[in-house]
Amino acid sequence: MLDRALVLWFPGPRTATGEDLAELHLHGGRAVVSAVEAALSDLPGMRRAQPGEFTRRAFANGQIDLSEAEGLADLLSAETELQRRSAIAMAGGVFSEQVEDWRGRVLTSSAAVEAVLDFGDEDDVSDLPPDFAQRIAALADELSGWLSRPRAEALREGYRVVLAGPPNAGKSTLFNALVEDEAAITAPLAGTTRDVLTRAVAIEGVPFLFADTAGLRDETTDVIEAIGIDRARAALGRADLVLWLGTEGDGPDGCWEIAAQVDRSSGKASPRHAVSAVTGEGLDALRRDLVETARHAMPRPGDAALNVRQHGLLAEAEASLRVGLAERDPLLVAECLRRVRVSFDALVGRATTEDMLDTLFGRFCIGK
Ligand SMILES: Nc1nc2c(ncn2[C@@H]2O[C@H](COP(=O)(O)OP(=O)(O)OP(=O)(O)O)[C@@H](O)[C@H]2O)c(=O)[nH]1
Ligand SMILES: [Mg+2]
Repeated sequence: MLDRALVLWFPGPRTATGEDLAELHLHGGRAVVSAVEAALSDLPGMRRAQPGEFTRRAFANGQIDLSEAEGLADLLSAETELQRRSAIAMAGGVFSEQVEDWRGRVLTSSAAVEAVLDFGDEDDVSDLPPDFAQRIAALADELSGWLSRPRAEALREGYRVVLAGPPNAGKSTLFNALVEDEAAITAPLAGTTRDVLTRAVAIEGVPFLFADTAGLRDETTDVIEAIGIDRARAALGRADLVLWLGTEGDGPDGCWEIAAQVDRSSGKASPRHAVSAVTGEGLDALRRDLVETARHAMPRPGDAALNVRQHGLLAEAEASLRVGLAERDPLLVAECLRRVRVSFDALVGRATTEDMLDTLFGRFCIGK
């Protein structure tokens, strides 16, 4: 006797992976689990699943496509509400359905071009349909729309907010207030912060990555501080938004002027926010503004967002469509459309021309 357990048997193919599945629901003590694992490992052919193996099998068995599998992976790692909702949309097949729709439309267009190629010498099919170019253009514009949407990486990595300014401006103190943790050392000494310190936090469900940096100054004899300043500048280059605590107008383009330590200094003439990390003044307004701004840079709640791979493939598809639009030769147009389909197939992880042929012959009246 190892344990009294519940055993569930799921016969395929209507299971998550499409295969037969058994689940053992054990009392979760470590000794119980290892005793059962030891007993199982004696069975011939039994081994532990590799990371992601069930999802992979589900894909291999056609239960889900590649985009859905990617969505599932995002769902598993989702930490904020926004991430969860976007991942659910992806895993639920919103994007896959969209690709399926595009693909169907390209197939129809391909079929029209193939007909011109095959029967171009016959009078009634010598030309492409009159709205052919218009349809391709509409599709290309739709893809452009998707390509200009905020990307999934913004959701996964968080909106990068870098705090920067001269030494002693109060960056680390404000950073600690924003991440609600005494993460950074603060001190009245100039040059306290050396390294770039990052913290991921969610504010109202929106993921942020805050970075505290070394105070920027030109003259320092401290080698380590100089390295820190280099790192601070590099961090500025990667920022989605810079909170500038230095002299008004000295910050990088697009930064927000922040008047820090308003409880004790007169501050800037027209800052976007005047805050005191010590008294808490202005912090709520700053947070609200950050959330509002970050939301616009992120996929909208429930929208499927493209990752790098999907974005790259969709960009290829769009480029091929635009090349096809500029082409006159039906042979080259057909080739462009074929390349669009290759990109779509790669998007959902399918690569076959079999169904292209099905559509081609299914939709056309060949027997004339
Ligand atoms: N009264 C008051 N003091 C503050 C405030 N913010 C920071 N300080 C103090 O100012 C000093 C410098 O603050 P830090 O946050 O370490 O400044 P920093 O910009 O990180 O400085 P470096 O790391 O050296 O570049 C510390 O003694 C803080 O306690 C504030 O809002 N009000
Ligand atoms: Mg500091």
